[in-house]
Amino acid sequence: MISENIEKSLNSQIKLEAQASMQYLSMASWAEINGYNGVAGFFYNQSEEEKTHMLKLIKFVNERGGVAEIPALEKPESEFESLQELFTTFLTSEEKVTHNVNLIVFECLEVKDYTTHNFMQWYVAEQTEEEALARTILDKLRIIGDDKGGLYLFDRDIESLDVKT
Ligand code: OFO
Repeated sequence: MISENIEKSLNSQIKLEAQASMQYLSMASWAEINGYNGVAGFFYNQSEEEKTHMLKLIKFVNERGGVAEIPALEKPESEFESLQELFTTFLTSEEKVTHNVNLIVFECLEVKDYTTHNFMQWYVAEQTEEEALARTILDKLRIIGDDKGGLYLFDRDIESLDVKT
């Protein structure tokens, strides 16, 4: 059984994952409209991943005797000046998620909820990967700058880049 406070915190995490999923969907759509089909595919995938992160939390909360809340969401950002701005938004969004994950982990230790603490370790690991991915991509984009040929190749190769490892 989870405490009311932990339930509340996990529900805030459900909202963040849902918000991230919609944000990435919006970014995928922007990329598609602007001719970056590789980047669009990347963000459609990211959006799906975030949805699974949300579902995992919903099931956990309900299984632990809490009530998962399906949240109302804010409208995601939908206008970007460049791929650089797009991926900066990706990093910022992931950092926000990481911050909340860390707060929950801290709270679990404080109230000695080791079950939720253990469950949240998956998110800790996932966030480390996601942030590293966003930073690696931003480094590549910094090198490319405004070079159109470079951006073309970046878009072509992004899905095959094994930047997660
Ligand atoms: Fe990358 O946000 Fe989920 O965990």
